Amino acid sequence: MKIITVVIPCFNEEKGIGKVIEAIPKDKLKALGFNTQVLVIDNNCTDKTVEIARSKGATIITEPIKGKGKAILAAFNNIDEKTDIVVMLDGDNTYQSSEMIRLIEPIDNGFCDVVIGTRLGGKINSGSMSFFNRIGNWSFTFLVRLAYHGSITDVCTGYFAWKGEVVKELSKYILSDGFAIEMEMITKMVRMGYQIYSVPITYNRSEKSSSLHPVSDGAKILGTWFRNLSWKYDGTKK
Ligand SMILES: Nc1nc2c(ncn2[C@@H]2O[C@H](COP(=O)(O)OP(=O)(O)OP(=O)(O)O)[C@@H](O)[C@H]2O)c(=O)[nH]1
Ligand SMILES: [Mg+2]
Repeated sequence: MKIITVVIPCFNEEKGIGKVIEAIPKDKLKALGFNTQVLVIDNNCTDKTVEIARSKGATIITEPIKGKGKAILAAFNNIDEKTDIVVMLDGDNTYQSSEMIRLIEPIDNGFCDVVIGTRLGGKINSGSMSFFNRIGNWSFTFLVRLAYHGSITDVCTGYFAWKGEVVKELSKYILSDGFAIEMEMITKMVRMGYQIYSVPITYNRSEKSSSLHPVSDGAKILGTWFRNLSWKYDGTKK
């Protein structure tokens, strides 16, 4: 059997985490030849996230330093060496776990190395993305396509699938601790020469209020886009 590891970064996601784990299509994945492992990253949760995740069979990784980037790097450093495919999605039940079947298909069939779930090219349900965030996401995506020439259609998405070996290599170069992590991963993966394509996904309204600060986080995301323009992959860092 092949192995798929599902990574879910969490900061106080007691409302969503149970639903996200339960909806992982384990039976369908088994029929495709995959055993599923679930890693939940406890990024300083003070609610019942950890208890709920554990009761649903997830392995808990603890990352005490706050920030989505830190949580993702902790996950990458704890992935089973033998993992064939890594999938990541948020713990707030805004992405649909059932849709991971479509994200992994192009990787499993050798079409590409990385797939991003695109909200901008998919279904954005009512109330899930503010007008301001939509403009920001379109603008960042345009800038990445313009300067990096990647076939990317939603740079700030939280739904990814990678070949296991891509994550091993990419994790050596991750520096972002917060919400610029997606921009960092995408721009660096383009520079590393990986084949990245998108599949449409559904984006649902979050049950909790947004903790992303459009202006300050937007500035950090733009700064990461700019900084990585001169980033070169040397393939030697251990
Ligand atoms: N806010 C926040 N989220 C974190 C942190 N560490 C991990 N996460 C997780 O990262 C994922 C995305 O966080 P969200 O706050 O939903 O941010 P977002 O989806 O980019 O933006 P909005 O939902 O529009 O606010 C969630 O699963 C969080 O639980 C952290 O330190 N802060
Ligand atoms: Mg969210």
